[in-house]
Amino acid sequence: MPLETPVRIVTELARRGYNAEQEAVTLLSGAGVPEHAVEAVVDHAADDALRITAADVRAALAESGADEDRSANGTAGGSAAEAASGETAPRTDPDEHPFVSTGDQSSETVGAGDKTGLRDGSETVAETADSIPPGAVEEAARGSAADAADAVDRTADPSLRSLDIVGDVTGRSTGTGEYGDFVTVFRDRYEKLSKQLRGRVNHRPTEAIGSMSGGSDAAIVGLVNDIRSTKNGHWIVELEDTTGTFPCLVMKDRKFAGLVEELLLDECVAVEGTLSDDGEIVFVDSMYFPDVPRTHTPNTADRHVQAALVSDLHVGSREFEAGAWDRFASWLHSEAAASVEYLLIAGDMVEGVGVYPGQDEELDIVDIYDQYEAFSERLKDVPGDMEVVMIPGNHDAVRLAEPQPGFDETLRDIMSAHDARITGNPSLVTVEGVNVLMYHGVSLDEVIAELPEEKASYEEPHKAMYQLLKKRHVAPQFGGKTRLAPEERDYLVMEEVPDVFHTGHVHKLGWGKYHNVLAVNSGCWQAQTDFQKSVNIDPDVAHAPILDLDTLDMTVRKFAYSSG
Ligand code: D5M
Ligand code: FE
Ligand code: ZN
Repeated sequence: MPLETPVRIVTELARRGYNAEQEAVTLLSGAGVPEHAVEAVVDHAADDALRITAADVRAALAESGADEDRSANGTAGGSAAEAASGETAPRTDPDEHPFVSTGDQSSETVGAGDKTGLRDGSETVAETADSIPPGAVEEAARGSAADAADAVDRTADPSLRSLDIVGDVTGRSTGTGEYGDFVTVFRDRYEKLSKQLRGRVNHRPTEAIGSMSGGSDAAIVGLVNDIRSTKNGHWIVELEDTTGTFPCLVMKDRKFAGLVEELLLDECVAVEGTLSDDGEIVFVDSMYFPDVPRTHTPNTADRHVQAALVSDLHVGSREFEAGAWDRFASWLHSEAAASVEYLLIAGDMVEGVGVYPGQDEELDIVDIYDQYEAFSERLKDVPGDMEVVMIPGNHDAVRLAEPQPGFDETLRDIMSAHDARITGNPSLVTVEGVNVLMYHGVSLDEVIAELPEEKASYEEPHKAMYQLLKKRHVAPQFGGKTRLAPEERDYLVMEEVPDVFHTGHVHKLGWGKYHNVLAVNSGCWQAQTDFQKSVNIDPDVAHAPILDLDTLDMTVRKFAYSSG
């Protein structure tokens, strides 16, 4: 089945390092042969452009006449756009998948799982992360009126709590935007990730390998600088370390050749193999990722206490599901939620202003500060004794480049009512001993666009998260969707293995375990927007994953009224 044109266009532009305005995508889709229009607009774009605007498209189309050949063969077999969309683009048929993703059925089991939150003993059925079949998410919606009516006095004892944050860039940003700062950030990335790989291979600097005699054993630890295929279908992966670059050949018939499909530019890997006779290239025999050790034993809380993991409220959007949020907030006041003492919000609190062209039409609140005021009111509905932690997302009013610092003083003042812990994106938050890596998730779009569907898709966002865990970096490849801020250190490296990895952004619910790390993408509180409709994004709205911090079992509560 051919992919929808807008998806192909967005994928193709992302592959070439461009973000695109929604209107630009619409204009390109309407062009006679969208593939030609994409070529024209890319040729026309300024060298340093990051974002293709509608104005760029109009100018490029006017110049090239690409809009005129409407009768040309629209399927453009073998074109760059087709090649890019083929295997790696997101699946777009909404009928192919359940409304709720099922978590990773193949993941390891999630512990004995008895403390699953059945304290109200009523209509709810708790499930653990590896066993939730489609549609078995708890329906808390209809019960919520009753829940609200018998709202209880929460008897939580705040003195039992502990919350620490590490790896927060807020207030520490040093980036000046100079080229040299990018060199520094990549040097730091190499330093940190190569350390994780060093014990596994006996590597040499690329400079030294260049002077070794042909036929020697050779191992390299490097950042992926380039990936290209040879005319025979083999792969050349060029690795870069602090001394230079070196080409490494992965033969297509090797068992691990499939790993090349998982590679992203600028991630750190190690290879082992043999130097060619002329000493010019390494024939790769094995490849290693920094990865999470299979032996990772997650930390757990010393008492029964839970955290609700949410993201992407988009307050201020006409599509913000206020009713569902009310039901969630009411439920938090109920007996059933007595142990839910933490609320973690992984970005996109508000819809923002000027995030994409034509956004005004979708706004319910047009002033950004008014949006944060409204968000703050929603936060006040949450029990006052809960600990709230929040990081920004790409719709929030902080810089877009990652790491994103936490909200500034003005916004903190607006959101002060709940005394939330405000921290940067990403941040490692230790909640009663459990290390929760919170990251908004913009790089997930990149991972999903680049990798084959079985390894990363919008339907199973947790699998894209597994890839980030394997690479030990939240956003290895930048330039497309992901902006990297030049900093003295790379805050995006996962130096420590998290126990829980919490993201949002793609508006899909999905969870599962990777080497004992629980990966959770928390869905959203915004109904489908017109733009999402045009690119077939079918969001999972108003689900609240509830995490037992003592067992790392998870229960998903659903607060949207189902249509049936
Ligand atoms: O992003 C919600 C989802 O929608 C996320 O997967 C990205 C996708 N999205 C949103 N806007 C665009 C544009 N302009 N191009 C391509 N994909 C897009 P959120 O950050 O909540 O808007
Ligand atoms: Fe969002
Ligand atoms: Zn987002």
